[in-house]
Order: sequence, then structure tokens, then C-alpha cells
Amino acid sequence: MGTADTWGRIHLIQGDITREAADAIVNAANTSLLGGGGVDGAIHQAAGPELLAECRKLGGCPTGEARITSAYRLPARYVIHTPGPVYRGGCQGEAELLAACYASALRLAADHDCRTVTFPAISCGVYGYPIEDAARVALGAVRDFLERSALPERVTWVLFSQPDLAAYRGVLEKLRSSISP
Ligand code: AR6
Repeated sequence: MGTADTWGRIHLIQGDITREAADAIVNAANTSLLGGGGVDGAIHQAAGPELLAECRKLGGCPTGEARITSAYRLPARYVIHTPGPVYRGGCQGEAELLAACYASALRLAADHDCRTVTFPAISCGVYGYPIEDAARVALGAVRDFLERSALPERVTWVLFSQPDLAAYRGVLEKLRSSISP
């Protein structure tokens, strides 16, 4: 389900999320919010040490929730940090937690008047979530949020690899073809 208008607000590109301008960049963090590897490391590296200093004051964040900070040297106003679930076979509430990450991040973005938001493929690296399953959950959660909210106007996934982009595209096409009239 989903209207054509909603799908028109969702975009997929390949690239490095730290180089794409947006009002808010979402970080696939861990619950400490103190940085790490993968996209988290790249975001902290590009933002500069002030980002870690601000994160230290937040006292962590539970899986599925989100926290917002300034973006410092990144081409964005905000970084929204959300710890995704570690994938443990799919029967440990992973899908609900992953959907909650996207909804929590978008709620913060909308509350801060963000018109554009970029996401990485949360949980699809170190945390081991299979990319197609994650894409189904992620795209569904974002579609559901956008159907109910005028902000953000545009959501873009910046997928790091060509196979990840292809997987997201495949899932998006399937979801779109069940579009409501
Ligand atoms: N731009 C866009 N996507 C990227 C970039 C980038 N610069 N770098 C990596 N990715 P991961 P997770 C992709 O492991 O699975 C960290 O240590 C990557 O190819 O960054 O949620 C945190 O501190 C993958 O598709 O995040 C946590 O401890 C996706 O980003 C833990 O990893 C997510 O991979 C979180 O694990």
C-alpha cells in the first residue's frame, strides 16, 4: 500500500552519506552513542570531535529510539542517532525495533522542521540484518510515517554499495506495485 505521492518522496542513491547534503543525516549508532566503526565512524570522522563531545552529554540511547545533535562539519543541520537491533535470526523483535528506529528518527526530524533526511541501511553492516528483509521493514516504516506527516518532504537512502542499492530498489518496486489507487 501507499499512495504515488508518498513513494515520490522516497529516493534511493548509492554513495557516502557524509557527502550528501540534507537537513538531517541519520546515524546507525550503538546504544552508547560514543561512536564506532562503519557509517558511525565515518559520520564522526567527517563531523569532527565536537560531535562526540555533544554525544557524551546524552547518556546513551536505547535500541529503536533516537537522539538529535548538531552536525558540525557535515553538510547538514542535524545528526539523528539511532541504534538499530543486532540481527539474531529474526525472531527476537528485530523487525519491530528496526521499524521503530526509522519512525523515531523521522519524528525527531519532523519536530525539528527538517525537509530532507538521509538514511544509511541501519543494522545492515556489523549488526548483520539481511539487506532485503531490512529494506522491506525500512521502506514500509518510512512509507507509513510519510503518509501521516507532511515533513520530511524527502527521504533519501544513501546506500554504500551497488548490491545494497539493487536490493533496496527491488523491494521498493515490489512495494510500489501494490500501490493503492
Ligand atoms: N555512507 C553510507 N553508508 C555506509 C557508510 C557511509 N559512509 N559506511 C558504511 N555504510 P554499519 P550497523 C553502510 O556497520 O549494522 C558501528 O560500529 C554499510 O555498508 O555502519 O547498524 C556502530 O557504532 C551498511 O550497509 O551499522 C554500531 O556499533 C550500513 O551502512 C554498529 O556499527 C550499516 O552498517 C552498528 O551496526
